[in-house]
Amino acid sequence: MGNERKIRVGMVGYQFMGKAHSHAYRDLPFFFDTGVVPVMAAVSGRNEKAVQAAANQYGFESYETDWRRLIERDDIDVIDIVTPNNVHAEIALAAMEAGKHVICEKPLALTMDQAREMKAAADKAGVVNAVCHNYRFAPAVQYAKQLIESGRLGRIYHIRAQYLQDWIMDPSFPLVWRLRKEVTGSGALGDIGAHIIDLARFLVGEIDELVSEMTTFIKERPLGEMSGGLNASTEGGKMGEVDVDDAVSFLARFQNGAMGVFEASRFAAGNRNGNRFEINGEHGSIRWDLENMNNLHVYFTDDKAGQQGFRTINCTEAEHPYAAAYWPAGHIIGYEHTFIGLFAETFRAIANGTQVKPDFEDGLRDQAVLAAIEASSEAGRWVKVEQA
Ligand code: 4PW
Repeated sequence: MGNERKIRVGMVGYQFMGKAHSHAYRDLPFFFDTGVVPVMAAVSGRNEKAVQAAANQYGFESYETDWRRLIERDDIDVIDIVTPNNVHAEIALAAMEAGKHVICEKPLALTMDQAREMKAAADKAGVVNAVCHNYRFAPAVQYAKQLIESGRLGRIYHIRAQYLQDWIMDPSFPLVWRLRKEVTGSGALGDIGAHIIDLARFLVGEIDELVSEMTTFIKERPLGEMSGGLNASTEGGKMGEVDVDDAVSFLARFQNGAMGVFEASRFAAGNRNGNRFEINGEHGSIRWDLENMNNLHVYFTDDKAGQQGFRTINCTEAEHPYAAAYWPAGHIIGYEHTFIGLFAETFRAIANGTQVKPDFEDGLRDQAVLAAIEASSEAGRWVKVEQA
């Protein structure tokens, strides 16, 4: 570090994801030499007291009360969008129009139309455009990708993936923005299902068609808002209708012939953040679970007879992607490091004039799967996924 070019970040929003992203900006230069150094230039939010407090706590140089100011400022190179989903498109489009690089939380947009427009604008602007499917950057997930790409599992037959949470099970948990269609687009589907769709695309390939079922268990909740992390506060007991899914499941056929079974729910009692998959191939299987994210469980059919069975690889060795950048073998990393890995690739792309993955194309393809799931659930039949 020393003379690297400084890349100045303006972040829109500052709650749960704002904290995760800010932490990653601070830690990134400790672990990765990307050729540039992120500077936390400004954060924006409508509530001046709250955004000022966030700027102080996270370490931003300044704050704004209107995101448009971040885009006007010529001392800002990257716009990072950690807002509710309904404003992703407007902010990203304005930022790219102004020639800024963009980092956007998932799901990319509310609708396919918005996602298409964002992808087209990204192509036109030629800026780095990242979508925050951070779980790809767990070293164990990256190692799973290497095993699959190297042919160690052979042909892939199955993926079964689940993203299970339980934070809205209490019927008195309020109708926060993550439960209001006009703000969030969909419920468990877009919030957590989007992540396992991305992992499946990353590891197995594109989904050709699917059939789904979506359910809302609790139809009415008291009004309220998020108050940090996944906590919330109510606003005086008035009730409102829940118009998004609480849970979704779907079966998928991949273009390469693999079969998928997926489930995303916020009503899976005891599962705080259970993001997991199992993949079965011709020569073996792998299993991963975020709540034990450094471990990859592997089974190989060519292990000696009598010694076969799943074994655990602790993906903290130099051979495991990203792991060596952090700590010596066996010194595990956590949830927050998945954002550091994503940002390492994003800033490397900015330094080298290349593109990061996952980008807005991945965001659009993910959105196409979300749209097909909604269409299938409504029609009660198999639906083709639009290929971007
Ligand atoms: O990654 C997950 C998100 O997509 C997080 O664990 C929480 O659930 C916050 O939003 C969703």
